[in-house]
Amino acid sequence: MADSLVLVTGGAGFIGSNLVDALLAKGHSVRILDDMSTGKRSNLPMDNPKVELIEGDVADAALVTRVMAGCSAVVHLAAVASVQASVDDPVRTHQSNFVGTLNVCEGMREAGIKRVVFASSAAVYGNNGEGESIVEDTPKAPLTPYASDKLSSEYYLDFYRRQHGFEPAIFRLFNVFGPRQDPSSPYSGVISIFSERAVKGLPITIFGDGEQTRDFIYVGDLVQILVQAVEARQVEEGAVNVGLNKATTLKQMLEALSEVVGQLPPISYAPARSGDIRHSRADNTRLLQRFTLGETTPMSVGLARLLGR
Ligand code: NAD
Ligand code: UD2
Repeated sequence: MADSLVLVTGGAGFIGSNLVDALLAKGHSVRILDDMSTGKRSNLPMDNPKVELIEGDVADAALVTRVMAGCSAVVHLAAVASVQASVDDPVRTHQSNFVGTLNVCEGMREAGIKRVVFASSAAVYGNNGEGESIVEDTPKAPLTPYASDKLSSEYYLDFYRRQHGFEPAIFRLFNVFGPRQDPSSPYSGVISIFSERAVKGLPITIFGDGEQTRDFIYVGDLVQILVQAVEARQVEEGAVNVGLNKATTLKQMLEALSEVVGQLPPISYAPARSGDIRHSRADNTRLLQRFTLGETTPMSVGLARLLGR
């Protein structure tokens, strides 16, 4: 399996570029298809001859088919990752978040590629399972175009599994954090926003009382799982939650951040965001059954790496 060529769509982004590093470290070559809408060339080791970057859109079916040539597996991460963007412009984001997946499936079918790793989201559960550890069988309740596109993508990948023998490894990611996560939008991951503001001494706003919880996983731990899925002998059916089954309040996260940066800037409180989920935690039994999670990165260590300390 080592030294195979892996196509990573969205490989210039936050999770994608961390995955590229991990695949290269395992001896693979990587072809990246990315439209650079949020991805950055500077995230990638472009001087490595095993890295090839093709700038283009996953909504371009002919291009997607062309870039499959010679690949043994696909990791499909390209998407407009902002939920709010999907609410503001469902037609545009549907092209990336759903049509892109369908193009990947068709391109793989033509090229005879079976293995595909897909980044779905905890958003497919909507508010269901809130306050409990969410198991994969929890009824789905997509509340936004983003979540609907992710769930539809899952269903299509399962269709190609049954009809065309695909081996899809589908991961429902909870809250991922770490280096290269873009803090520039108000809807960026809370850790990327708070970290950047803490370093710059800019005030931090907590929406709600700060007692809401999230199941944060460090990107380095996530990509180890993604690499295993690329290399696995076989893939079992059914999507897999990716989280640590650990609830951290925003206040606890800020405490950890203050230990890394020293003094925090002023913190203010604003009303909770409408529709905000109060508690989100992954039941990760299936993840632990199918993959090796190993020792996970403590939040303080992940924060220190994010801040380059
Ligand atoms: P990101 O924005 O850093 O990465 C997405 C990448 O896809 C970017 O490089 C972007 O330029 C590229 N892209 C977007 N639209 C494209 C298109 N039409 N054609 C080609 N490339 C395109 O975000 P991320 O956090 O690294 O997200 C990666 C994947 O993981 C996404 O599918 C996202 O929905 C999913 N996900 C992320 C999280 C999280 O906590 N970060 C949680 C759940 C799911
Ligand atoms: C995450 C995903 C989203 C979707 C959802 C599914 C990210 C960026 N978003 O949304 O894509 O999958 O999970 O449930 O990964 N907050 C503040 N201050 C800020 C920014 C955020 O208090 O400046 C709060 C926010 O109101 C929320 C918490 O921090 O209570 C986490 O916010 P988030 O945007 O990082 O992630 P989340 O869980 O809302």
